[in-house]
Amino acid sequence: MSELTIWTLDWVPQGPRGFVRDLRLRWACEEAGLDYTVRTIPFDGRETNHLEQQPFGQVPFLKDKDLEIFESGAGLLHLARKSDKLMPRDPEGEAETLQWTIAALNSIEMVTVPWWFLKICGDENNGLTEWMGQRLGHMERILSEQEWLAAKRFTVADLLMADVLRVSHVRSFGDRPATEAYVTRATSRAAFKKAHADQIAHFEAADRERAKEGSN
Ligand SMILES: N[C@@H](CCC(=O)N[C@@H](CS)C(=O)NCC(=O)O)C(=O)O
Repeated sequence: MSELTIWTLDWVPQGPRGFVRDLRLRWACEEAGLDYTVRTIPFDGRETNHLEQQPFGQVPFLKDKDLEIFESGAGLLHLARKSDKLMPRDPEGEAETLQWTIAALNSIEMVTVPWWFLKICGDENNGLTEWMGQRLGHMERILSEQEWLAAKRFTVADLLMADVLRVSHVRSFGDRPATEAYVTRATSRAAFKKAHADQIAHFEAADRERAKEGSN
């Protein structure tokens, strides 16, 4: 029995499939060759049915023996401590990985998520558009100069940044060829493909269960 358990929802509608953030943890485990199991909390009642594990009623959260960790970024850094495939062990490489991991969350996702959320709520040209354009412009410049963000090789920082940048609304914002190539490079990795396929299969199996329940 594996010591790592990734917790996610038992089912979600089509829209978020392939993007639910348990994928970040699955992807990291696949990259690092860490065994893990996936367990679920019910989609119905998710706002309050697991507040002891995730205080905002969200997924994912990670269990490692008796340790429980919420926030996908924290989960990724926890996994990165287990494998130098995710984060180099030399001080410089580690510092670079940490800074870009935080940048993905706090300089890019902090803008992109509210931007696309307003967009899908009908506010197409919302007040965050210029700000996001600036941030994505900086990423485009950086990614046109280097293949990966830290330590001259793929790290958990790339996993997170690519996951933030691969959201379809963000991907289709403007013409950013270096960013597009980066997202393609990251998501072409065998570990991403496996994690993605497994998440899709997980929700498809849930569809079948639901259909069976509906027909009984
Ligand atoms: N900052 C959190 C965000 C988690 C998050 O947005 N989770 C989504 C799924 S990807 C969720 O649980 N949505 C359901 C909800 O908010 O009710 C993290 O990175 O773990």
